[in-house]
Amino acid sequence: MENYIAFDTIKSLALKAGFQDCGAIEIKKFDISFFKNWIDRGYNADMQYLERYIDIRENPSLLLENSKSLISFIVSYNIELPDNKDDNMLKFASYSLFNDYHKAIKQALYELIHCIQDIYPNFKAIAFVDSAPILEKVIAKEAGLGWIGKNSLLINKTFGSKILIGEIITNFSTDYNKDIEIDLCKECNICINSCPNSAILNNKTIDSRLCNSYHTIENKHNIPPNINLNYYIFGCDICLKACPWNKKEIEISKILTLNPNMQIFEQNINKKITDKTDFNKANKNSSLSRIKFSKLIDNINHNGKEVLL
Ligand code: B12
Ligand code: SF4
Ligand code: SF4
Repeated sequence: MENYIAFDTIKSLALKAGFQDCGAIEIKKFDISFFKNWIDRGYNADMQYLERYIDIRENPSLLLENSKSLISFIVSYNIELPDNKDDNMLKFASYSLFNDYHKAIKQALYELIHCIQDIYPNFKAIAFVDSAPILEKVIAKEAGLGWIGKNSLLINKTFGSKILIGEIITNFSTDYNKDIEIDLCKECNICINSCPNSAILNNKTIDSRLCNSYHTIENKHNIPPNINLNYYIFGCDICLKACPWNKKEIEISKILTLNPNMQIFEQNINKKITDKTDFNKANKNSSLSRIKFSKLIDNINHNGKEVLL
């Protein structure tokens, strides 16, 4: 068949490359009424970039000519470092302790695309990780990779919700997923009750204006005094840590590697001996490069902690 690749071929190459799982759906238009409603209610806070490219979010086929399939991939990062356990310590979301996932996963996806092209020279594809205006969690859900939990994150039965999502759009057709995972949150409300700012709403979404992850990374203005960062100074893991689906020890994808500079930086901040050189070293290869040093200081101050910088 012309421009067809068996899904088993993609999956075996993906697992070899370090992805935990993948699934495919046929390219299509998405119902984005929920998304528009979310924006209309102001839940995107000051993230105006989310208001743009609505046409692509609805119709991802605009991203690649003759596109046929969307293939979603997950990468697991469920770690609990000992230093992250003390409740009064300044904390970073655990994904930031690795090399920058945006770069690492995108690179792994392009290596995978090249492997496929060695077999199928006509295979064309582009890769995204948190970088395109598409509904990554909804795509992953439809590709059979999990369900959307009450805290709005994709939960995989085996790997939990400490997973990151990447995808490729390709001009090849493949075998599409037919089994959508059932919602296994059921009566549980642990994440809703764990959030220090009641940011988790009761329709599987969140109000970013109340979310620590937004305030410590994306918010370019002062953090409102009522926001309880709970010692987080970059991102927030509270509702992920609380989730029963993240309690078991699981393998971390080989696509991610712990960034030693980031770990030293976290320890030094808590020993009150850090400086800007530490920050520059740490943020070179981690997601921390998304914020300025001055923003980090504001986040520390908001926690009422004194750190000598
Ligand atoms: C904007 C954004 C944020 C914002 C807003 C969060 C949010 N929940 O939307 C902020 C800065 C707060 C944030 C925080 C975090 N983020 Co973020 N973020 C995104 C981003 C760029 C867009 C998400 C989005 O579209 N939101 C808009 C609202 C409308 O959608 P939603 O609530 O996410 O999704 C619902 C609707 O879309 C609805 N829906 C959509 N279409 C339809 C159609 C129908 C018919 C229906 C009924 C519903 C429906 O279903 C969804 C579930 O309810 C995605 C990447 C991407 N392009 O998708 C990453 C992403 C969601 N983030 C991610 C991560 C890791 C995080 C953090 C864990 C980081 C951290 N430790 O600090 C936190 C978690 C906070 C939380 N509880 O959500 C991962 C999540 C992986 C996973 N397991 O799901 C993503 C997918 C990035 C990635 N490539 O891996 N994030
Ligand atoms: S990431 Fe933190 S602040 Fe945001 S919804 Fe989860 S617990 Fe609440
Ligand atoms: S804590 Fe409970 S309700 Fe929240 S996402 Fe996890 S299983 Fe679902």
